[in-house]
Amino acid sequence: MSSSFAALNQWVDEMAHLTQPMRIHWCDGSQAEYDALLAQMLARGELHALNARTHPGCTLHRSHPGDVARVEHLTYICTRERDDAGPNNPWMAPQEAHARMDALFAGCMQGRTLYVVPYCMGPIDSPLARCGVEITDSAYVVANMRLMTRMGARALARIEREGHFVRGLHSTGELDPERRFIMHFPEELSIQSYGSGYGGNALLGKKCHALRIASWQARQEGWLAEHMLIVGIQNPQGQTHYIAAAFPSACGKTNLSMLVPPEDMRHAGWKVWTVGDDICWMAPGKDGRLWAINPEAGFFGVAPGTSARTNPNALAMLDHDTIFTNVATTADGQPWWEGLNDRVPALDWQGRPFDPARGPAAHPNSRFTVSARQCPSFSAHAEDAQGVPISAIVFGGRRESLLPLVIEARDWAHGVMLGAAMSSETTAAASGAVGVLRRDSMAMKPFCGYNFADYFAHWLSFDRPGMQLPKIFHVNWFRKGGDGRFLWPGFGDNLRVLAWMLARCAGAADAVATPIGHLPRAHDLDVAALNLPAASLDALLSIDHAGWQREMQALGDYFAEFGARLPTRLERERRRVLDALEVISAQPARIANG
Ligand code: OXD
Ligand code: MN
Repeated sequence: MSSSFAALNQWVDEMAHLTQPMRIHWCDGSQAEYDALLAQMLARGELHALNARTHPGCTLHRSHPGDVARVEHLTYICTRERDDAGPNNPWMAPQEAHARMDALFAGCMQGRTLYVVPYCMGPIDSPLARCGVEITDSAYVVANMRLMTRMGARALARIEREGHFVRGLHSTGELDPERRFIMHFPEELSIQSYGSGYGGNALLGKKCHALRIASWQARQEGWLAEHMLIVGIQNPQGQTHYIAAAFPSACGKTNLSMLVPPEDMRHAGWKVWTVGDDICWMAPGKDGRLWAINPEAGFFGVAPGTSARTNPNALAMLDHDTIFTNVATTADGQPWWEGLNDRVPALDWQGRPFDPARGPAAHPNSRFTVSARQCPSFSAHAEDAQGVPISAIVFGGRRESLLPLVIEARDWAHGVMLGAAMSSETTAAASGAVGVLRRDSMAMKPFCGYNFADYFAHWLSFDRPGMQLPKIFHVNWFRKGGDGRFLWPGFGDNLRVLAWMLARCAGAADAVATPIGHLPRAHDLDVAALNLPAASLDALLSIDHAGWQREMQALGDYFAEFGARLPTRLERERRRVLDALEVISAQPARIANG
């Protein structure tokens, strides 16, 4: 097979000439093709069968132990001008990057199959969707791409019709960390990834295309490509409003997108619908609202911590037709990870008899790949070509102290500042130390394909006549008390905060204006059923003015990194908040927001 599209055939020929594969396979995306790939990988030992009675259609992949997470220090944005990549990205000149990658790719597919994977990010008929083609020598990548994207014949037909696509070249190479690079060429709309078979480094439709390249295109074309879940909240009156929420990797986006309402709210008639758990593309509609699609067709979620308590919807979708990566297994071949208390691990993620002295049984960044259609809360509107209208945007971080449970931005510019100021304690989703505080603007630090200063300006540019912009909020579910325990129960109870936000959007809830934004008082939130100690609620909803002054000063240092390119509007906003805090601090008593 090949394509009727000459430019695509020519590119495939060139890449085959460079990489020298034994054979070329054009993926049609059919079930038969998927089944055959899985069978081959099982036969070769690249996949392991799991218990067919409890988990029909499920398989386990054990990655190379040195290839278990995204590698941000090896992930480059290769623009002609260094400043276009910004201080937020490792940068390499395109010429140098091409020379290095050509040397790595030369002959690297000898004896291997080159798969041509046409894919569409977003509903296949959506004007908001965009297509790409990934060339890869990994059958595991092909199988994952089939679950994570609309892959195969229909995507190819759209590419042939449109005449353009994002070009992605991938090889697992030798899986040698010394010979590993993930290069992005936004000016050429192309991606080259070598030396890793791990999700975010190798499934090029996801982080590489749908965030890094798409964010660049979005800026040029006037839309937004964001690291956000999309969730529909149906109120007891039967109306559904959609929220897009950005959190850093492994901070609960999947759980929030599949939230099960707490019992009292369920009885009152609240329902939650999942549109997406990781990426959101939003564009202004004719009505001035932002309309959003989930460019992905599946979930590549973190397994540890997923349980009947934290995410029963995810657990229900994972008991069939799922690819697991780096989880542990029980004696009878069921998948296992930390948090699943009803079973015990026998083999760890490397296939060794489990020994707690060696650490967790499942790798902390072990994953599941599953079609979104298997999720019990999957929204019927997730396939809508025009997308869903967004009522509220939420930014959030993992912060043990200072950040209150929720803040509502005064206006769009203040909201953009709250997003730019996002910071979080690091997780296992990327290689490197865990638990270190880092600035992660809009949760896009690892994913924005251009200079953050220009990205903030792009966000600010949506504040213009004719737009009906969503309200912006900031949340922190991870606040801890003096005893080191979480103050807020999180998970399903987060709906109480989302409900307050939507009531604010409807003008039906109160808040107090403070220097850092509008905050609810305890009685503005529907928390009676929680029986939280008053002191916990007070801590969650009060402001430490001195701490906030330090926070805003640190934000000034961060903004200074972007020099003259930083929009003055953003710095003005920071000064405004800092001045308001200084006025209050100059007053004799600390004012609690009780
Ligand atoms: C992810 C990530 O895999 O953000 O979604 O790392
Ligand atoms: Mn993510």
